[in-house]
Amino acid sequence: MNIGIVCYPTFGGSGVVATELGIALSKKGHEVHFITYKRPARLTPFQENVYYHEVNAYEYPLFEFKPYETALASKMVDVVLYENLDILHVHYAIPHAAVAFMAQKILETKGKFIPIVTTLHGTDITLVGNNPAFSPVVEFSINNSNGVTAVSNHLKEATLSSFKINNDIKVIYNFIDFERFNKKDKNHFKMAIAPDGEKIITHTSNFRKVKRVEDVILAFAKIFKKIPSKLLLIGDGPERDNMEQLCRKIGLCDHILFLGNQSAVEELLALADLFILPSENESFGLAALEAMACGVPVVSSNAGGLPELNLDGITGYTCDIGDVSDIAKKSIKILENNETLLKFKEAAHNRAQTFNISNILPQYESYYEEIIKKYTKLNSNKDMLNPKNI
Ligand code: GMT
Repeated sequence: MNIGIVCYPTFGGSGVVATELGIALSKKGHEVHFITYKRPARLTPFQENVYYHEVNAYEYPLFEFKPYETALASKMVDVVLYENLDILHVHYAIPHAAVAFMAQKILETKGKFIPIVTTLHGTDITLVGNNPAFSPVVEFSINNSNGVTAVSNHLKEATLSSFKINNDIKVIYNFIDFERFNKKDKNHFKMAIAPDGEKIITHTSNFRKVKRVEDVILAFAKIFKKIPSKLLLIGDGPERDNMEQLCRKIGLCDHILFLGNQSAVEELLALADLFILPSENESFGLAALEAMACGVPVVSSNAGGLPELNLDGITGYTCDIGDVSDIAKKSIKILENNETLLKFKEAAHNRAQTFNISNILPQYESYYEEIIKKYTKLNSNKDMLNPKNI
């Protein structure tokens, strides 16, 4: 298949999933065209079957805001036509699904029908999408996509309860590439960070309020009293300064390392004994899955789709949002005994296998084939192109 992928090219989960999906599809022989405003963070320059088309939003003195949507729609039209794409897969509803609808309509006037699959990632529904500033467009775009997927059951249900949806939503979970995320032997590195055999606790996020990084630090302060340990904070974002202040206030700067954005996050996860993700909202929790694939148990909140991934008492524990004492108590329970820790590590690694890319990729491939078949057949009869008429 010739597949177009549109996403946010940043370190955010949706961009990571879209990029990894495109790379995996290309390795199976599909031709993949990324259409983004910047090279996606995890897309290295040369890969067989992978093409990158940059969207340039034009600057003009009259424009207070760059017309990104218009530039993106035009680029979609161009790439679909000239690269002869079979399907366009857009990640994140705002604005990608709406822009794809516009591109689809323009392409129809040029005699080309392109089916559109939209993947909902979470924040496009739970945090931003149902804001009145966006909701009519989000609802319309979901209803008028030819295929819609969500990354967890929880996100599917949240979408159905937040909007009037008359389209099917298929759950296709996020995935992990075990070739990249596995337990590497990085003992020399571990010795440098934890020379006295301290336990290593990690957290990865974009440091937005919704991630509740302060809960990680406050829980660590309690864990540290019982278990010699170090905390590695990976990522960067709006709350980073406040978090650094908090570490200074509680006097734990020597034991908490802020590592910023890291491209080889798997090498750090390979050192870890525990991963903490106390988010207020999390449709899936890709960062937790990456940790689990490296054999790291997870103490997370029970928000959103996290319990679908992190099995309470088996791969780690789930706690109520904001319950710092419980996060600390359960972390200590995992860390205080090496035998228990090993059991949790194995269970986390085994659970991650459910989301092995080799299980999830065929689900996307067969979904694309189903949508292409369904809509290409209908393409000759324009009145039937609306999903509601099927
Ligand atoms: O979590 C973020 O801040 C980034 C966000 C995004 O939209 O890129 O991540 C969302 O999509 C990820 C990939 O599907 C999911 O693993 C995250 O759980 C989800 N984040 C939220 O729901 C808050």
